[in-house]
Amino acid sequence: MKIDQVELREIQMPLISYFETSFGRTTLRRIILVRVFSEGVIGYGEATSPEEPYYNHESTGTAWHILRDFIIPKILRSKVSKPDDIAPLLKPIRGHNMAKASVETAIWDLYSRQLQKPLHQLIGGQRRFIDCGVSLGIQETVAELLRKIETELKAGYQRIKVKIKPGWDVEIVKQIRQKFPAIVLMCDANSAYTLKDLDTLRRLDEFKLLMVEQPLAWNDMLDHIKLQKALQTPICLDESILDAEDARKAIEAGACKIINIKLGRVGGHTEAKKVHDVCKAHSIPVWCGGMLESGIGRAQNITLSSLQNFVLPGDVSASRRYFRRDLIDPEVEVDSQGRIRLPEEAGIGFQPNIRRIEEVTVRTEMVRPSM
Ligand code: OSB
Ligand code: MG
Repeated sequence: MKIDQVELREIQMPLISYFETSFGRTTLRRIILVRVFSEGVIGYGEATSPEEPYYNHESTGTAWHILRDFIIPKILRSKVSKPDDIAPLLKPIRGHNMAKASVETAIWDLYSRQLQKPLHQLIGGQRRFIDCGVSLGIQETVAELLRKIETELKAGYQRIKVKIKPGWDVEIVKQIRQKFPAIVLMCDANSAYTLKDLDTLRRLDEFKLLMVEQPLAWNDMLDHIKLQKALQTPICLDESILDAEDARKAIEAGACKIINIKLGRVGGHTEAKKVHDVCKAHSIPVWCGGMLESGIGRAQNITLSSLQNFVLPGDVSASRRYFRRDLIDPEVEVDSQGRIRLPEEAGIGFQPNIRRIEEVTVRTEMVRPSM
């Protein structure tokens, strides 16, 4: 593959409604889109880093810096013969997985467009449909949350995830269960607790949750092991799992029973597939997490979710839940059974709408090979 140049673009899009987690509220997405140019073909990727460094250490600004000054120059200086070369090439750059994944996933899109094949086929995806759930943020009132759950269930979504934090947890889950005794329900704490909260976390066992996601700190494997021993509810790790080795260790140590895979968090498709395979070998189910992506990242997530061991509904939902107008044609839609059909077109299978992308762009920079 001869990579000619790589374009960075920051786009800004307001969310239809704010999204609040234990670490804060998002109202406006500031997203970096990456376009990789090679002999007349363009591949698309998205940096899933949030605006501020509260989910992990990355932000829109750090991703731009690391991409422009380190990741892209390194790729332009190297001989890349296939997309699987990118992850090892970028390994010496420590961390910054979301920045890395943006260009790695774009190169996968590019490669599959050049071969005129759907990307899900190249990564070994076998599913024709993926199962979808929704993630609902912390609301002003429980009544508002119950209304939103009702709307999403009516739309067909297969499982409901609610964000929790100290003070918005057991009581909220209890009220959800009272109103919806049989739904597939889970919660996500985004690291808001410590083992001091064991009594609170234990009380969640009563509500037959599918799982509790990332209750403790991202780097706290030991206490997740202790917590999983004390809970019936399966723990799912999100923030803690940055690569396949993290997954293996967490599984072997008993720190979790389920893993959420995010392309950005693990650095792209090559590593995501490895995490998937390690989980599969240990009979640990996985599902695809989301980071409030635009259509480009959403299409990449759909592609990843086609792998066999994505047996639980993911946080991959319709474009219209997030943005008034998305950046791709067609927009992502979910059927009445809460499923998305895998596209059969080449690459990520959705066409980026460049006119629409231009409308929301606030800065652009082309990175070219240095002479
Ligand atoms: O922890 O899964 C998370 C959004 C931003 C940051 C972290 C998370 C989330 C979500 C939303 O839960 C998933 C989505 O619908 O994109
Ligand atoms: Mg999470």
